[in-house]
Amino acid sequence: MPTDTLRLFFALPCPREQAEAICAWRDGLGLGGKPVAADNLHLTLTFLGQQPRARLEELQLLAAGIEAPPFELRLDHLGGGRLGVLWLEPSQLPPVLPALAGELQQRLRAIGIALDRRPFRAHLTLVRHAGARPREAHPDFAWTVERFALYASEPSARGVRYRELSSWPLVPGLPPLPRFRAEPSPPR
Ligand code: 2AM
Repeated sequence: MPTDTLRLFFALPCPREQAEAICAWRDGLGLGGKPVAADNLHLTLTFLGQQPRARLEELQLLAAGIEAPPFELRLDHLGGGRLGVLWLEPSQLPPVLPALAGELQQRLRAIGIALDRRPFRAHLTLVRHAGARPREAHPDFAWTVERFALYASEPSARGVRYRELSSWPLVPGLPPLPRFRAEPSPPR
């Protein structure tokens, strides 16, 4: 039965080909823990938490107003945090990425959505509760980011599922959102 709220976040989808390659590489590391399913791999731009379903159209309109160009995303570093979370991240942050996250966050705050105050940190979560963090890992995955999407996080029989609700293209030739600049990421 549909609920009145949805657990929402904006993210960059991980294309199927790269998702499969990333999962194959990750699974070869023997990390244990709870691996994120290939279908669920994404890079979060901003997490909204529970929002009224009735606000969906407003959120979709907000996202549709964002104009940014496509960019190359290269995930070439394995990072880790608390609770055995391991993720892929870029060693060089493409400037459009924090700009896009910043633009979304600014627009969401302007319509009264309370967001986490922590600075944006670009990461694609691979596994939770991993047993160990490998010392020698040299990931190198890259793709051209051509769209961003709104997702609902939903329970399913096989654990959480991130369902893509809508997506918006990044348009070649547009300026890279010059009002926003990359902020350094804090250590986790
Ligand atoms: P994570 O991968 O580091 O857990 C859906 O949960 C997505 O939103 C995940 O990418 C998650 O990041 C991110 N996210 C950011 N803040 C969150 C929060 N407070 N609770 C749950 N997910 C959050």
